[in-house]
Amino acid sequence: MYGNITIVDVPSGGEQVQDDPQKLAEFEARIARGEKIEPHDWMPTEYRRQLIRMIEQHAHSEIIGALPEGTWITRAPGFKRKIALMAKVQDEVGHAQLLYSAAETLGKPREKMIDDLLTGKSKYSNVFNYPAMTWADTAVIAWLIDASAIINQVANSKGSYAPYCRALDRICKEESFHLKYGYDNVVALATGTAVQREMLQEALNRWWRPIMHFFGPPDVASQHTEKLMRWKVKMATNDDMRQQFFNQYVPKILELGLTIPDPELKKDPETGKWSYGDPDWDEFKRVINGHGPCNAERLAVRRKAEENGRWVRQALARAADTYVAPLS
Ligand code: FAQ
Repeated sequence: MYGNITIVDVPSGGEQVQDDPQKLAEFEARIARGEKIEPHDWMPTEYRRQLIRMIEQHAHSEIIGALPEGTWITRAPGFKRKIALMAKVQDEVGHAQLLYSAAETLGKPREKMIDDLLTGKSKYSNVFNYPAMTWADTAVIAWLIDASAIINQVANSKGSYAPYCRALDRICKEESFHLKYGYDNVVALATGTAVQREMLQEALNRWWRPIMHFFGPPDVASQHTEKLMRWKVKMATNDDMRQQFFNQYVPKILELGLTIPDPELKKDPETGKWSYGDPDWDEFKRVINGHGPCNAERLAVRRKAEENGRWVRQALARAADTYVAPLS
């Protein structure tokens, strides 16, 4: 036991684990009936491993995701925007808290998850390895990255693992508000001075490719999609989510008088499918494997936060160990 969490020996990957075929068939029948799986229910070893991988990466993305926008809190233009940005950043950290708790229900202690983040063993979203260079970057992040996250999370909140779905439901409500905050900032810049419009367009140009990468590699190159969709962990493929983003957001971007930095982006009027230019998948691979512009800096900040906060965690753990409930 770790606190109130039972640590489960989860193979880190690669190893083939033979689950009881009868239990596996019963589990798959439950999934097919649309039932939700709770932490104490039987589940295949690989289902557990995949969920830990995905939820943990999602949690890491939220705490690391607080950093690019966080650097603008002290420089936000005006008191109201500063308060709104502070609240958004706090929400993102709260999302990490919910997601780490959901991942812990699967048997991996939080300390181990943080270790795996800090040693680079565990991934987090590509997008947060780029710098937020101007105020317009924060607007693009809050509008379009939050929009992308909502597309992904609304789909997955209908998935099979109940604690993850509950966390996603709550997160989506807050992200929807972030999206409105981001859109408000984007509209202010798009309808502002020529310099503000230029700053916005320049930010969009830099973020477009990372946003294309955000939804994951093309379906033909995705390693996990097939299995995750069969078990209803992932409820839409990477390409379907990207298409949904085009459908919803390309018209809104153009409506603001902005241009999309992909001359090949077009919609087939017959099939309704968007085709787009190569967003440089080699860059995606470099970034998710630790070699993006800010990977080292992001992990260094987290490492420092981890060290600085150690005494607080130790004090809280000691207090919890020695706490005696008052007699009622
Ligand atoms: N970044 O086989 P697939 C947010 C990796 S939350 C980094 O297609 P899968 C809120 C993937 O892990 C953002 N790595 O993988 C916010 C795998 O590597 P592995 C995070 C990526 O799992 C907003 C390999 O590539 N959201 O933004 C990425 O089926 C604003 C092969 O890929 C979630 O995590 C990527 N973009 O599909 C915060 C949602 N894409 O592990 C602050 C939950 C792929 O084998 C400010 N996750 N990889 O070494 C998912 O839905 C899925 O994991 C996908 C990837 C769709 C991300």
